[in-house]
Order: sequence, then C-alpha cells, then structure tokens
Amino acid sequence: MTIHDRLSFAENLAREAGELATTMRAARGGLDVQAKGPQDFVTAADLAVEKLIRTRIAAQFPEDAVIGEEGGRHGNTATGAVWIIDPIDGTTNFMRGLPDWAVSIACAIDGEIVLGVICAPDYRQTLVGHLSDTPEARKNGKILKTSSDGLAKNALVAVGWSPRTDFKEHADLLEGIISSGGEYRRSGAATIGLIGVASGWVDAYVERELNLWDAAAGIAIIRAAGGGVQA
Ligand code: LIP
Repeated sequence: MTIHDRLSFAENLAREAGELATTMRAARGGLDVQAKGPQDFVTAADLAVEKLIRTRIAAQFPEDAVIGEEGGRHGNTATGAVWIIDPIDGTTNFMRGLPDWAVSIACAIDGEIVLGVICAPDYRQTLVGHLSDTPEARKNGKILKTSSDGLAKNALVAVGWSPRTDFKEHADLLEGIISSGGEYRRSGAATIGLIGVASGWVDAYVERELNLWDAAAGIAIIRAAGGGVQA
C-alpha cells in the first residue's frame, strides 16, 4: 500500500464521517451530550463517527493501529502504520450548531506523520496533504500554499485555548501577539485554525497544549503546503 492509497481511502472516509455527523446533528434531540470535564463534551455523534472510522480502517488495513480521541489506542501495528483520528474536533461548536468543527484523520508510518485529511462539512471544505517524495496539499482539489508573510509585523495568528490549561499564560500569549503588532482569531476548533494556516488565510496557529489527534492531520497538510511546524 502506498501513501497515496492510504490518502485516497482517508479522504473518502473523512467525507463519509462528516456526513454521518451532519446527519446525526440534524436529527435534533439525538446528540446525548455528556460532559467529560469543564467545557469538554462528548456527543453520540463523536462516538458513532469514531466507531465508523475505526470499523472502516479495521476492514481495509487490519494490521494498522489506531489512536482516537474517544477510544484511545487499539492494536499493535504490524505495518508500522498508526492512524490518528479526531471524529469531531470542535465538539462544542458542533453541538451548538456553529460551523467551526471538522473530522481529522492522519496516518503516521514508522513514527512520522505522512498524510492528513481534514473535512469541515459546514464549510464544504476537505483538505488533504501527503509527505511522499513530492509533498502536496490540496483543498477541494486545488493546490494549497501557506502564507509567505511569516510572523511579520502585520501577522494574523489563529489561537487556541483549552480550559485544561492556564488562562493567564494564554492571556500573556495574546498580549505578546498584540504588542508585536499582530492580531489574533480564535474559533474553538484547532483544525479550523490549521485550515486557515494551510490556506494562507492566517500566518500561524498557536496553542500551548494540543492533543495529537487535534493536530496530526493539520501538521501533514501544512508541511505539504510548504509551512513549518514547531512542537
Ligand atoms: C478541542 C480543540 C480546541 C482546543 C482544545 C480541544 P475537541 O478539541 O479543537 O480548539 O483548544 O485543546 O482539544 O475536544 O473539540 O475535539
């Protein structure tokens, strides 16, 4: 199996997963929202979408391992491939009917993230990226290129913050952006900020503590679009 085979599979799967989430949200009353922590929620759609993704991967790539936000790690990879999935990134936005949420699917081989797909159904956008010998990122079929402005004086930075982390540190980060002449935006879904970077709409995405499943697909897409990533 090549990276391209896996990417094509992941793109179709992310679209299917996005459709399932959208359908479940439209069937009002069926989301069964549970709190995992302060301002941290899981819905029936998160669980159903993760189950769908795991089922499809198990059928197509039974020897690959999977790490998912809701179910943790399953399987010991015999192929060196590990899928990293967030069924719904931006669950709070999703369950409230806001458009900033997405399905995120990435695959790492021998410890390196090599491909990613982010499907944002409410924006009708699907981004794919791969880091083969000739890296390439696309959004709805069109080649992507990150902004060349870097962190110049007029930088626009997408930011993320989670209630898991210290707010004072976040406030300091925002102050640093503003005092250096920049501006910021926060959508409440890391994947949406990463779409902004990959599309060249914003110059960077910054979040002090991000889970692997929130970032993995975006990392592959941004690198494939010519951007850099710092841990
Ligand atoms: C959330 C993110 C949010 C970020 C949080 C969290 P969830 O993911 O996308 O932007 O700040 O760290 O992980 O819980 O909605 O999938």
